[in-house]
Amino acid sequence: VPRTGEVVFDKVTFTYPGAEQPVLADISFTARRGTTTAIIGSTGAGKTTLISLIPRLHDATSGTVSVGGVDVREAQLESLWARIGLVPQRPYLFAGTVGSNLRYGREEATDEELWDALAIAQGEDFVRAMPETLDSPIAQGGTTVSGGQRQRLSIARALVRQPDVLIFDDSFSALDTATDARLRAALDREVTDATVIVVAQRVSSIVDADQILVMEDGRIVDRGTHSELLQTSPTYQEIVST
Ligand code: DGT
Ligand code: MG
Repeated sequence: VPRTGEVVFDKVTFTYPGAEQPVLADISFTARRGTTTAIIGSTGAGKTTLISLIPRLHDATSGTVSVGGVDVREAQLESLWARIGLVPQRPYLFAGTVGSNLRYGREEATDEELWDALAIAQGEDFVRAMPETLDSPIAQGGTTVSGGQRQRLSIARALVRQPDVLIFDDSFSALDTATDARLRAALDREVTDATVIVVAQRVSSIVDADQILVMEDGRIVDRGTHSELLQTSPTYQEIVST
């Protein structure tokens, strides 16, 4: 059975060093290749902490996290990171050019590959409109581009790396709903092999997900598809109605 990119959490608990209370408790789920798993829940529920265990930004306090059938604690970090594209909640850009920012993580990418990634990330038009396109300068901290543009460059950067596991941490929040919808449609069409994990605030960003995990206080309280959760989950209904 090919398990490329499959992400499995098995009874994972996590407590930040020095903290008293666990931030994650008894987290178990499987995210399969070619599917989208969405994680939704109120602020502080533990969504960012959960995804940070996949590239080992933190290690689980108990339980196991595995990628492609291998416990992340036994994987070689460099090869683990090469397979994961994480778009962080606060995207960062370096002083340099649009192109050098997109190539971060895969220096050998061709211009054509950068444009393909930008097309999916809905960043093609604004980069083409820049005076020097891919060679346009980016100031330190990315202050020369808007928040939504920064988010799209950060998404394109993850796509350029062609990872097995693609993780978006609230990456669509600075986009208007039409751009958000176009981006998700492009991802669905073009990124068919990856395991996609989407942390979202807006329910509209995740209605099509194969499975939705509803988090509350560090636990997965409900799971299912959008239509299932509308029937079964009071927490989800509450999120939908706000
Ligand atoms: P968001 O992004 O506002 O929707 O919230 P989440 O769901 O991403 O929450 P998360 O994982 O950032 O935080 C969960 C809890 O963990 C929250 O009580 C804050 C706490 N926490 C987050 N980062 C750290 C950290 O670096 N150290 C400690 N001690 N606690 C942290
Ligand atoms: Mg977060």
